[in-house]
Amino acid sequence: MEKIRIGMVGYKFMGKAHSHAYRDLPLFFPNSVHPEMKVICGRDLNGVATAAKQFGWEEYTTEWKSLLRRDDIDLIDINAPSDVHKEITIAAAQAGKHVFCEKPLALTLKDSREMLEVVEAAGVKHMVGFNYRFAPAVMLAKKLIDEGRLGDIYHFRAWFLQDWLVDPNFPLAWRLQKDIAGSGSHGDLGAHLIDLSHYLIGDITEVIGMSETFIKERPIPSQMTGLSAKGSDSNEKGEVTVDDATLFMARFANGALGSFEATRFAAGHRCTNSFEINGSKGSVIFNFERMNELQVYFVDDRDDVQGFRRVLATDPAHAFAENWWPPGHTIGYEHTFIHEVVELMESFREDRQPVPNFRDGVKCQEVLEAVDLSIEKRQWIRISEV
Ligand code: SOE
Repeated sequence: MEKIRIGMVGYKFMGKAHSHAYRDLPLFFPNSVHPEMKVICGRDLNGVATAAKQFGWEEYTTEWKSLLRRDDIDLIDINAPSDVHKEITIAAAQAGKHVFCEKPLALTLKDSREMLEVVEAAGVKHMVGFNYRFAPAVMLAKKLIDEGRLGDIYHFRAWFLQDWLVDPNFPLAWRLQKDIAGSGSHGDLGAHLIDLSHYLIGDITEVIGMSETFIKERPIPSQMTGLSAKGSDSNEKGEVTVDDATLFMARFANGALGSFEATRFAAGHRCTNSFEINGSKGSVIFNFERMNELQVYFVDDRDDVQGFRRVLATDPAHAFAENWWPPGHTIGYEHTFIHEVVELMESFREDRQPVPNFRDGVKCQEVLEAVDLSIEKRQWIRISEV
């Protein structure tokens, strides 16, 4: 069977999620094309050596460019911080490597468009890491919409709530620095919501937004700090250059109205990634913290049993579910990445682009940037303007 040999750049949170997906895929999807975990790359020698051993990679390196010179690597997986996505993508595609890149694709729309141009010109496969599309309950929502079971769609309302920044002493991590992260909650959390809306509802035509940075300065950490950082004792402070929360309203091409809220200041909400869709024939509600479930309401249910029903998306009738456990045996966050990688691997067998790919990444970035522009100008912005 064909195998796709992977070189991966980044070994922290997403590096672990992707490694786990590559490792587990052959066990649960034996008939899929399999990934081969060749080389993992990171800046810190000890860190990447430890990760290689723990995650199961054959080799490790601190030189990402060395991956591009090897003819035993087919695909470069980029899950390092956003500021390096563009350089690595372009070099990888020009070296003839396929590219799988974490979201958001780039720091700016201009960069993401350039990345798309290069991967298309190089004729390589390209995928962007919008993993929440791959929760079976989200895929069920998509199926119901595509089958017309919800009728004409009137509302898409989505909210991605986290609370890891409520502590004012949480350090100035890389995710709070515009030059590394591009934006804050908007590009980190809002990007997922925008992608889900594109997947479920369709194109957005115009937006108007608002955002806030509630805590403007934070302690400077002594080393690169991620999500799991604790309060810092450092007296030296630096400026937070990204949004803590961004909200916006949108119109969709099909006439639906959208509202989006992304924040890292919703005390008590660790990872509430949620949406509700209302149509002429019914509604669905999804909450990632109960990711196996979809709440479903149909207008034409008998009067005496009207109400939301809870569908557990773990039956063979549900996407990917047959490869896991017997019905009712639930799956988790890490499985969304396994499904994502199955899609990536199958795109090789079927000789097509995986979905979501860089086109979806650029579409998401267009909305992100249109919202930023609307905030700057305090007015509605059409997506066609950016
Ligand atoms: C942190 O806010 C984060 O890990 C995001 O970076 C992910 O994309 C999201 O899935 C969960 O939250």
